[in-house]
Amino acid sequence: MDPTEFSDIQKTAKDLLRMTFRSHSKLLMTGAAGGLGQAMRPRLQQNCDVLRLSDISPMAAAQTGEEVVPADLSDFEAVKALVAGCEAIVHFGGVSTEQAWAPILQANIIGAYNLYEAARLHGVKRVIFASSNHVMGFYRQSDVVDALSPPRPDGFYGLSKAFGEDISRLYFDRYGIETACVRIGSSFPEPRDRRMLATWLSYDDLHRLITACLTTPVLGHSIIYGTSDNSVSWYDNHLAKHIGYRPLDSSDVFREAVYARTPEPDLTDPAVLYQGGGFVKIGPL
Ligand code: NAI
Ligand code: 15L
Repeated sequence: MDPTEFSDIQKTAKDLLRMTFRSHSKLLMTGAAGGLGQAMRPRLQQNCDVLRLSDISPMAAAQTGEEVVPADLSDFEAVKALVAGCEAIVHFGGVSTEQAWAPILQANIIGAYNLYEAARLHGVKRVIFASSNHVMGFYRQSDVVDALSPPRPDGFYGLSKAFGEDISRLYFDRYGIETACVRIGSSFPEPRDRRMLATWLSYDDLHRLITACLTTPVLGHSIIYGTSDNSVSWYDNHLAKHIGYRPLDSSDVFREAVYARTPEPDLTDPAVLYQGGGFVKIGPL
């Protein structure tokens, strides 16, 4: 047998060993109309009997094993009704880019409070929170950060994700609600530029990561960087070994093509120097 073929079989076998299973009866996923919500929708159906999907924007109609429940995260009564009956939450909903303070306050800060308060009232015990690399955006691309590195948000958006991480810690310490704060790098079909060679997270690895967070016996309050197995990386996940996430994809296969289509980096440009890339220059700050 050709050695490449053998290694492919080994990879598939390893993947099967970590196979997703229906660990939850009802899972809630917010942000279902967004990029990651749409990518995870078919995948997360493997993790539960019923997947409840929510967003403020229009969503595709419910299929078998799904419930579609529109809600504005900034509306407490709506969020309370949304969370009722769910065992765990995958929280993608909210503003996902640097913007003015007002929408970020409503969706990401008031929205995070509403979600955790609803989780407390309904006895939800586990949340996977889509945090962001922009919590750490003002570290340099020559720094390596881990779960204990102090946050250095690169804007209001990163700051709101730092708030989400903090409120999740409060609800863990007071009420025992476990959360994985997943500092997602760049989760798109392919890395779009040289920076994303370090931050890229494939959709399949994101699903593996969420599955690991949902199924690890004791999650606690954990911070984990969400990237694939990229050779160049600014993130050290040694404090998240208990989650058992093992990425199987890598941005390395895109490196040559990305270098060919992108210019030499200007090392005086803050977007090149800092981990947050272009986010460090956007907005009124
Ligand atoms: P997205 O912008 O495509 O999706 C976010 C969804 O949240 C949208 O469908 C939007 O309608 C919904 N939303 C916004 N405000 C809302 C509100 N007040 N109430 C209810 N729903 C509301 O973003 P994407 O890329 O799918 O990201 C999902 C999550 O992951 C976001 O929280 C984002 O911050 C986080 N993330 C994503 C990364 C990525 O590379 N895609 C990287 C780092 C973090
Ligand atoms: C994020 O937090 C954003 O949600 C996403 O759209 C990307 O911009 C990503 O970070 C990134 O840093 O590439």
